Amino acid sequence: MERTFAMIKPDGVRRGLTPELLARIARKGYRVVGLKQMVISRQTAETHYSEHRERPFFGELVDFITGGPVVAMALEGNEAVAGWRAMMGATNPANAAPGTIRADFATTTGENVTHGSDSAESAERELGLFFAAGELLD
Ligand code: 3AN
Repeated sequence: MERTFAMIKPDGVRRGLTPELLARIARKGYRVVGLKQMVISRQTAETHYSEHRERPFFGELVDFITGGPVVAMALEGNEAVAGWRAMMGATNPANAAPGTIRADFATTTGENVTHGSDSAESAERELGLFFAAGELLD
């Protein structure tokens, strides 16, 4: 069993996609061990996206991710890190495979509906950033 950090970004929440995305997660069979709607502080956003600090879109990215409520989730299941990334599809929705979340619900890289940790190490770091230990199911 593996845990990953997943997020419905502000565009997804604003568009009312939360129930649809939770349904996909349930159908897939992941166990939702953490779930909260929240507004991310700029400090948390900058830490979360620190690998992109030098990129030209960093300011825009932080403005976007802090610009409205997100749904932060901890998902548990067999190979959940890779599996949730596969469900999301490619970062640029134009390249995302049909049936993936980004192919079905997004048109731009800047607003691509969901986030998922890209490795087990990132998952541990991101879960620690967004959830206190007592907030997650055993
Ligand atoms: P992923 O979300 O698929 O892990 P990353 O980690 O490369 O992709 O990028 C993190 C986020 O940064 C993306 N979800 C997207 O919102 C934003 N982003 C990445 N590349 C670009 C870009 N070229 N232009 C604008 N935003 C970008």
